[in-house]
Amino acid sequence: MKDLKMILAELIPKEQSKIKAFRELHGKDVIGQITVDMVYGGMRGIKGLVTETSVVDPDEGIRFRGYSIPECQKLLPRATGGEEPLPEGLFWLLVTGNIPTKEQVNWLSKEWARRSDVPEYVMKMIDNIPKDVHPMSQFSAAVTIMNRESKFGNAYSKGVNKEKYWEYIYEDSMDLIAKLPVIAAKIYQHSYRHKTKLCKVSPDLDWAHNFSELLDFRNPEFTELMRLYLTIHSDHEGGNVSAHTCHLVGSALSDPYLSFAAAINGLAGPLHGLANQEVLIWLTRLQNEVGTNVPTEKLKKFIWDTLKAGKVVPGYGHAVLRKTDPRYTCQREFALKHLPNDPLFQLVSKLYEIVPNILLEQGKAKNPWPNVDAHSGVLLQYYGLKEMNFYTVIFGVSRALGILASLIWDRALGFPLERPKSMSTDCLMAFVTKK
Ligand code: CMX
Repeated sequence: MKDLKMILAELIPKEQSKIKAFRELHGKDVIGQITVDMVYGGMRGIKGLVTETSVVDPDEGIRFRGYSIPECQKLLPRATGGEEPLPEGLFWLLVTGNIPTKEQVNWLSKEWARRSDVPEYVMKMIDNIPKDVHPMSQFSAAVTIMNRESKFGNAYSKGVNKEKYWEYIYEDSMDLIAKLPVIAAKIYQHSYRHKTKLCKVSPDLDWAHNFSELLDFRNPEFTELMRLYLTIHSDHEGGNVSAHTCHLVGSALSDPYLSFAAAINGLAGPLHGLANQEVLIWLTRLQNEVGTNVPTEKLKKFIWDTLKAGKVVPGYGHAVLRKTDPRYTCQREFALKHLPNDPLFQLVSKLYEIVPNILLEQGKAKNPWPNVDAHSGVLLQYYGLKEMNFYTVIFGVSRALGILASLIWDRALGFPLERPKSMSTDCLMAFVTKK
């Protein structure tokens, strides 16, 4: 069997020629207009990035290399006896554009298990962090100092030819993905469980199964949830804060450890990945203030109070999507199958009926529908992973799959240092007036 690196080595020259020919033919074609509002408005809608791994359609949601979430659930290999896709399969798809075989996915599980040892100094550093430091800060710090291991950094300092950059980025990305569950589980233990030793990563288990065991969650249903969770949170095209950050920092030839740590810091923002923590905090406050099983009117008042206090309803809205996020829908389907009577799930379902209408009535949010973060915490709570400050770390472990797959391609395609033009308001005014 050809391994992933061999397959990449065959794919890269083809992709390079395809893009070269495309740019020769269409390099000067205009693909959009930029308005003053777009420049002030978080660059929404500006087409300014190439990301090969996935594309988000406003109405339909994410497609990973052309495959929707239901298609991935159907086509990607599963664990023996499992019903959810294996994240290894999704990574293979993101990197190569092809659905892998079971044999290829098994190879990847073993390869990640083989690379999973985390250096002692990283584990010791986590031990020395105050336990109440936010898990995302611990995660970012651990990944940052681990760049001592970077094969890319080492090769670069020895003057490696730029044609070979991608090979070292690939090695670092594979190492990093392999080690992230161990680091995440170490942080979980350090902050919440206070046990001294993590269990060993097994080459006979898949990546998500090993992660569940490391976290000390042994329920097979939880492992299935992890397989689904780590698959669907992996990638969301290139413009979201975490993906864009990794791409930007990587463009300076910072190694994958530094680029991914930067992405983690972006994911830790409440408007991005930390929203999954914020949703649970908000739901807990709701339950404490108005109780469970409350009449719709009381729920409506709680939502309006949130908005009137100048806050967002976490888990709702999106910068690109204009319909319910399919990542929300598939988590809802998982809940309907495994925990239909859970009171928190029922509350979340009730909010799904109420919040969009209120956001529409308020008339500000362009998308009143729930996103991925509105649902994930409820599932984790059900299986006993109650520490909500840890939720974004799990998101981060998954997000590594997408953004590191993209980083490999960034270097393979020789993308340059990213450096868009910025303007001051005075320059912008002068420019518009002159026009
Ligand atoms: N609750 C209340 N107001 C909201 C809202 C929500 N859920 N979503 C958007 N709005 C408001 C915005 O704050 C903005 O208000 P101002 O005009 O006062 O600044 C207005 O509606 C227009 O915003 P928008 O164009 O619809 O949304 P953006 O593209 O600017 O922002 C997002 C997108 C996700 C940051 C926003 O919808 C939001 O804050 N949602 C809640 C946080 C959240 O769930 N984030 C997770 C997103 C998924 C992820 O990355 O993990």
